[in-house]
Amino acid sequence: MKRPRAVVMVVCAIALVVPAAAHAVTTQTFATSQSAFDPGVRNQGWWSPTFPNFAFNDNYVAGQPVDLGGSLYRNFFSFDLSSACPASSVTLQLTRFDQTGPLTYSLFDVSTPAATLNANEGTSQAIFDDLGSGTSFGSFPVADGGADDVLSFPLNAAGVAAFNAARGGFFSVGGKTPAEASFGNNIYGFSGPGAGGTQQLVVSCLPTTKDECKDGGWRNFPDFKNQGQCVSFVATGGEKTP
Ligand SMILES: [Ca+2]
Ligand SMILES: [Ca+2]
Repeated sequence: MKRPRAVVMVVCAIALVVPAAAHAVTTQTFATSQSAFDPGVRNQGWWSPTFPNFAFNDNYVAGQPVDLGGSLYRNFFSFDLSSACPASSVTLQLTRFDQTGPLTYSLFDVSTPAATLNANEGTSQAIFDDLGSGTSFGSFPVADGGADDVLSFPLNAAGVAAFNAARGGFFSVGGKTPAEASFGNNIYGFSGPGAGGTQQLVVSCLPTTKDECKDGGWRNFPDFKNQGQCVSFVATGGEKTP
């Protein structure tokens, strides 16, 4: 059936009047530069059980680099989730910087409070252990590539659950290379204060209100095929997984 031209024009006018903000934001990005514990220093770095660090260093080496004395290093990244949406997916993105060869990079939960973690002065066997043990957030093969590459590590279901549990506070991720005992396996960041690189979480949001599902809003959430799925997800408090 052909719609009268007037109706089409009214529909178009409404589409123009309704602001984009009427539909929920469906992705969020959190950077280590936000809510810095040390002013001007990103909430990222490394801990070693034997090689002392200093709190204003935001280099995030992981592994056992030859040029840092052969000590073991595990890295961390902390994010302020005070305004975080409930997430359906969470991806950690990191600039590669220097890398010695193909390796596997593994992410873990972090029990150490974010403030303690980011006061990365000296050495700590306990924090080093924490960064590479506990609940796995995924293991990723990392091929060789350019120093400016931004690598993406999508967290597994346990990682997404940990993100959601941490909403309202800080969320930290620990990283290690399982082959760290073999000399020269590392992911290496050189970023001094403000020196650049990407260290962020990219999050796909889930709706928290039925209104976010209505008027086509469900289309903003890739997890849903229709408005009904979206509404029932909200109605069950997120228990009905899309
Ligand atoms: Ca620090
Ligand atoms: Ca841990």
